[in-house]
Amino acid sequence: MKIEKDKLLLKARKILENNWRGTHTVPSPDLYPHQWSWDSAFTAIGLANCNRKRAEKELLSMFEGQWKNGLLPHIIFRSKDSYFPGPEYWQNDLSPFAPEIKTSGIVQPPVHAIAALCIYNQSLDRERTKGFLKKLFPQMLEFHRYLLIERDPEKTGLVTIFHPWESGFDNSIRWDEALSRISVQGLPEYGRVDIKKVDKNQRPSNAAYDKYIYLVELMKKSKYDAEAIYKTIPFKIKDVVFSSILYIANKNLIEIARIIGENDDEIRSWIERTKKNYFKYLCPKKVKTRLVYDYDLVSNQVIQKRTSASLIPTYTGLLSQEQAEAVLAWTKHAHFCSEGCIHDHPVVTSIPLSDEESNPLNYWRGPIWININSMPYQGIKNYGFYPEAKKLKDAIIDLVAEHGFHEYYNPLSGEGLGANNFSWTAALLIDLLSEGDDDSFI
Ligand code: 2M8
Repeated sequence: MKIEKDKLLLKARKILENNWRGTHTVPSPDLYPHQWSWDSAFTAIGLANCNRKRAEKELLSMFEGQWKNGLLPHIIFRSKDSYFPGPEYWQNDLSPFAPEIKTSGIVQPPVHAIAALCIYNQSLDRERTKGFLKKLFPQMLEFHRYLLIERDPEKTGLVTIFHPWESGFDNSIRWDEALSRISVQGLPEYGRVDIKKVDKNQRPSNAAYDKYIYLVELMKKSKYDAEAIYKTIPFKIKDVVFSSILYIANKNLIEIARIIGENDDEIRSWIERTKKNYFKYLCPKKVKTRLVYDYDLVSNQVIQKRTSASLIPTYTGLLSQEQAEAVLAWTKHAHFCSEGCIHDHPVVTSIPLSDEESNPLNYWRGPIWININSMPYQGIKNYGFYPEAKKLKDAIIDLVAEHGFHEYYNPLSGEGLGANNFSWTAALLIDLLSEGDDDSFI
């Protein structure tokens, strides 16, 4: 498809403009009317290319929600607009560390240092941007410290998540087995708002929501204290995407420390820890596919579910060239919806189309997501697979150009699903379209 790059860029910028609320960008005005952590960071990556001041504000405002123990909450509640679970349900004041502002009590992957370095790299006035980095550096460091101490008492350099919402891949098949072991008891009455706004076939099931709410109940009982939660919660997983993103973010934090003249010894020690344990936990020798997976700390098993999560490790550079080739071969197979498909979008789906569990409509259980394409795109490019990377990039752009800026897409038809005018889709598109000469790496 021949796309008009300038028109598409303009549309993407307009979405970010409309979703801007003076201090932050909402993921989508109706379904997600507050500030989400990794959404804000993806948005800042897009804004770094076109509105750096706003990109800086986006990240700085996200850290207004940071807790005194370093936890960066996954939501800051910024308005009275309806969302469930809202601030009155989370009750962040159960924790002595919570800030005044109302937030959730869980985290999301730390994309922020990656975004902050993007802002610096794109800046036309780097001296001034150093001031922004100086402000943000200690806050990002505190957040990473929280993740590497409170969420990793095993000292593996890998992050433990307590809730599927922490992964960002909410109802992914990656969590099915762990959730199936949990029996819900004493659930409070609650009413979902999401399925009033989006077709329920495109959202998680009620049974999944019961478990989500139950897990939050348990965390509230522990007053959101990680040490206490570790002892009681039945959902404890070393998340491959979260840990991979943290590893990259730590590398970027080292670069930021260099730029502003800060000491980076502690960050280097975290990086070494991750390097030492990444394969030990996430891809032990007995895993025949050599793909990198999540590790369930309750069952002490690797979760061998083939999903787009196993593509994210390409982005870390930790894979051997051979492993990266295995990932690439795998993506070309059933996971790119290209050959034999009714349209021409070789884009990564959240789980393989060939998988019997794949559902083309349902959220993280089949559809295509733009963030999960842009990270492997960077990854395979870094491994030197330029034609494949170019093909993926063109496909992502084509998909959005043809079908609009949605939250996710049906991999069989390209049809947009979930929320419309979705911020990270717009932002990551801006980032891809702004990469300079499209054919520069061919
Ligand atoms: C989705 O998650 C929220 C809960 O955090 C929800 O379903 O209500 C996920 O796709 C998550 O990754 C994303 O950050 C959030 C906002 O876009 O929506």
